Amino acid sequence: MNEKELLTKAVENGNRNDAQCLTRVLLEQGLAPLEIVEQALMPAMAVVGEKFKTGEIFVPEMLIAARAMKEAMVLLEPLMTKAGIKPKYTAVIGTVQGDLHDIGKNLVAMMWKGANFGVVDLGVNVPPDRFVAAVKEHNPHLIGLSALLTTTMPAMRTTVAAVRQAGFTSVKILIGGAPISEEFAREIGADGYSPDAGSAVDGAKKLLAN
Ligand code: B1M
Repeated sequence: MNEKELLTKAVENGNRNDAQCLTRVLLEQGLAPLEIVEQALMPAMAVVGEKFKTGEIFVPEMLIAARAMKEAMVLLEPLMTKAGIKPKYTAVIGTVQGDLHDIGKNLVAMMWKGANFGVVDLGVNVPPDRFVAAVKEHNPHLIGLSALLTTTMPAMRTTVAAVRQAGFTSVKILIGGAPISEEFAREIGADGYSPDAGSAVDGAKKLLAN
């Protein structure tokens, strides 16, 4: 295995020390930061997402892999910013108003970062007008809404309506969370639904390709 492949494996296995060391080695070898992201880190997170989707790994393994990726990104992000390299897509994500659950939302944010999306995380209990303000500020391609309570599902509807009423008709809105379904997404005018953090990457890419 070469260093790039070793880095992919290190992230997949959640080995943060190796992830940092190998990232340094690849930079020393002259690899561009974006190449490291695209050719070593993103493939690792794609495997992690797939394994999570199929139930081969669970939340702890996914968090550990994401943490290893973060260690590598700590070295790469400043170099990419300096070189003016921006992620292809920007996403704003948050848990809707009234809802404090953030573990699933954080996993989705991590997977999107792993797919090289720029992610603005608004946190939990986010009212519709904060989503609208964030769309104005960051001009994202994608909004991610998470809800874990049946009682906060209506806040998703209000948020989608607020974004559209503010005139942002082309930004894609992807929703998810335990009580959410494809049917509910359609009903409230969201563009898509993903059942888990692994498929949220494919779901987002599918929406953004249209
Ligand atoms: Co709460 N809680 N909780 N809770 N809690 C649930 C959700 C509940 C199902 C437990 C139960 O009764 N069996 C229940 C909801 C019932 C319902 O509405 N149908 C419930 C309740 C009732 C409550 C309170 C009201 C309890 C109370 O105070 N009486 C209260 C509400 C507080 C509030 O939000 N206002 C409450 C509080 C809490 C804690 C704060 C203690 C804690 C949250 C801590 C935190 O998040 N930082 C908590 C927890 C931990 C849970 C359970 C146990 C676990 C949730 C979790 O993190 N799962 C949960 C029961 C359960 O699920 N077994 C429960 C792991 C996580 C990885 O999964 O979040 O589903 P999940 O995310 C998945 C997918 O849903 C999807 O991808 C993720 C990864 O695969 N996904 C998306 C999520 N967001 C997505 C967005 C996308 C795409 C996919 O695109 C943008």
